[in-house]
Amino acid sequence: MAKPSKARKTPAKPATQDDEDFALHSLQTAFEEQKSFNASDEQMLEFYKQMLLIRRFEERAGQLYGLGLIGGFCHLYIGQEAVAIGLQSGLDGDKDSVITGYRDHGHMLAYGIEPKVIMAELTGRQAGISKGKGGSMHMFSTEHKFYGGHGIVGAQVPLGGGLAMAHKYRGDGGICLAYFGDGAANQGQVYETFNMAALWKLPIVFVVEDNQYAMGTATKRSSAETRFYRRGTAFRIPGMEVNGMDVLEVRAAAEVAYKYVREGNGPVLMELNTYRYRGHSMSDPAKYRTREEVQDQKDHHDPIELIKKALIENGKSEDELKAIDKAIRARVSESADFAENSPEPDASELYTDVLVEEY
Ligand SMILES: Cc1ncc(C[n+]2csc(CCOP(=O)(O)OP(=O)(O)O)c2C)c(N)n1
Ligand SMILES: [Mg+2]
Repeated sequence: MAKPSKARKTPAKPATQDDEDFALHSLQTAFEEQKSFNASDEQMLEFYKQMLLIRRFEERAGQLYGLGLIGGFCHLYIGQEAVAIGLQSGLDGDKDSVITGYRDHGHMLAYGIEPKVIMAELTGRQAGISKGKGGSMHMFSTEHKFYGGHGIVGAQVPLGGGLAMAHKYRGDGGICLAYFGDGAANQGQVYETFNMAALWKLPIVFVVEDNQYAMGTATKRSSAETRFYRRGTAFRIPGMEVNGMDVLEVRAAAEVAYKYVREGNGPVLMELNTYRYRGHSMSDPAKYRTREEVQDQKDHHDPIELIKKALIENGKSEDELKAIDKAIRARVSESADFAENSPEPDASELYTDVLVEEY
């Protein structure tokens, strides 16, 4: 099978100010000028730690699932770490909101939410962030302005439009980051949202996480146009095409997109090209791709290895990085112990959190 890298795509058409469609590719042009975020050593190390936390957390979640400790579905984010970290590191956690689908553990960790309350949610415990009643796919934290965790493919996109409308209506200066997959990108509700968001100039960044597959279907088998960043054109939403395996590139693109949205210009559509290493969910026979294809991504495009290489070039030692990994593994183990040993919710919790108010 051909390598799924989007490097083979033709680059965005060069634009000039005289071009009447300039606005639609001006962001890509600005981003192309500086494609790598100028991170300090400290920021780079932080990106490394955050991505590694997601990776180790997800590996552990996979093990707990195997042991039968996690009920229902469980979709791991391994391979896609640079997307959530690159994008969310540029947000203002006090103002901005995030919404995503069911592959949501990494986005919660990227927002600085404690691993142990996420792990306890996976195991369905009272101490979980949604009191053990949401599980892997339906976690939520209004405190962190993280609005889920949605199991219905694409449903989070119009909800994200609503969050952006609330930001604008309240004038709170926040923007909404609404993630969805390449498969979800073919849904009608996505385009209805694009239309309203562009018409009302809502402060929203639409993010297509193109991990090359929707369950077992490769994008090229399901999508007439696989350059997802172009799909906002009919609504005059500027698009950006980003390598989602390079955290510094993701953050550089985020800077350009967020500035545009914060200035009141309306939505941006970002296509983040990435790859999921594991199956779609924990029950995926993986018959639709070769082992070699997955191995090639791990060997040549791994987002954590990429930043690790940059850190070593900048003078960090292998030993220092190993010690960080050890500390992260210990933190994840602690959260797994907590998730295994804390109590399940009381049966009376079945009747709470059903309605916002009593009627
Ligand atoms: C409305 C709806 N249709 C079908 C499904 C079953 N389903 C769950 S995930 C999925 C594939 C979505 O793929 P993509 O949007 O690329 O996201 P990814 O899983 O790759 O992150 C499908 C069809 C669903 N949950 N909701
Ligand atoms: Mg996908």
